[in-house]
Amino acid sequence: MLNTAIKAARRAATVINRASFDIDRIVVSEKQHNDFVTDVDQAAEQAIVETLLKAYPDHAILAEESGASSNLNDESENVWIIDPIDGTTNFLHGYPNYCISIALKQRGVITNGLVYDPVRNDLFTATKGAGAYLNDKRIRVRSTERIGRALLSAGHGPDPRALAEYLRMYEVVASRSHGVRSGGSAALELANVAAGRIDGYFEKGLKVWDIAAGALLVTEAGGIVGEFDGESDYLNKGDVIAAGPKVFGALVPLLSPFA
Ligand code: LIP
Repeated sequence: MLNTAIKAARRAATVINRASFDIDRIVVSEKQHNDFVTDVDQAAEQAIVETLLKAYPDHAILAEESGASSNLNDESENVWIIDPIDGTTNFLHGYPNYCISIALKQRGVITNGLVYDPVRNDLFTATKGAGAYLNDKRIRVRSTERIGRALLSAGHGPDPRALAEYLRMYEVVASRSHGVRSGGSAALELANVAAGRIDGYFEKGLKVWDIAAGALLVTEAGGIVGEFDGESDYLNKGDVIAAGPKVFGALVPLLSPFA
């Protein structure tokens, strides 16, 4: 099933890469303030869904742009959770930091996930219980002991009211670490945590398609994913801290006041 998802992601990447050479032709609409969808998101999603349903016609789909034949609490045998472009705002500005995210939920458990960065040709994959990989090489989270030595990343959604809170969280964490970056693609930042490129990541108000594959990458790479109060219902809640064990332990008390 992961191989079919990889095939689907590569098809979507062809659509995205072709469009990225001529960003002025991208057709953009605004779902809400600063929350965009493009014709490329839609075409990439169509390529993914077609590939998956051709192989598995009875599987359910939960996808960002086309709605769904499923929902998060669907306990069906197989539900694919898809974000065709995570980081759409980056994409439509030509800022090369976005990815495709595909996860498979089986009877309520995320069992497979991939995050594919079509710009760098980085394919991150994970299967529950079998580890996380970047281009077929095993990856692990960083074993940083102290937050004072950690480089972190964070994000904020399109809601302007969330920005003030983000800035307060930013100050609390940035003043105690090597710094906080903001890449604009939650799935890619989770993959970066899994690959040890950053020590941790936090963001509130995400959707399940932003998180599902990346969270499996982090846990399979030896990290922890939880809500801001440390609880683990992050797929429903949408608030996520992801990091290696020690940094996760340091972030929870700093961020729990914002839970
Ligand atoms: C985006 C995320 C981004 C987050 C936005 C949004 P999209 O996903 O990945 O990091 O801050 O709220 O959800 O809309 O580009 O797929």
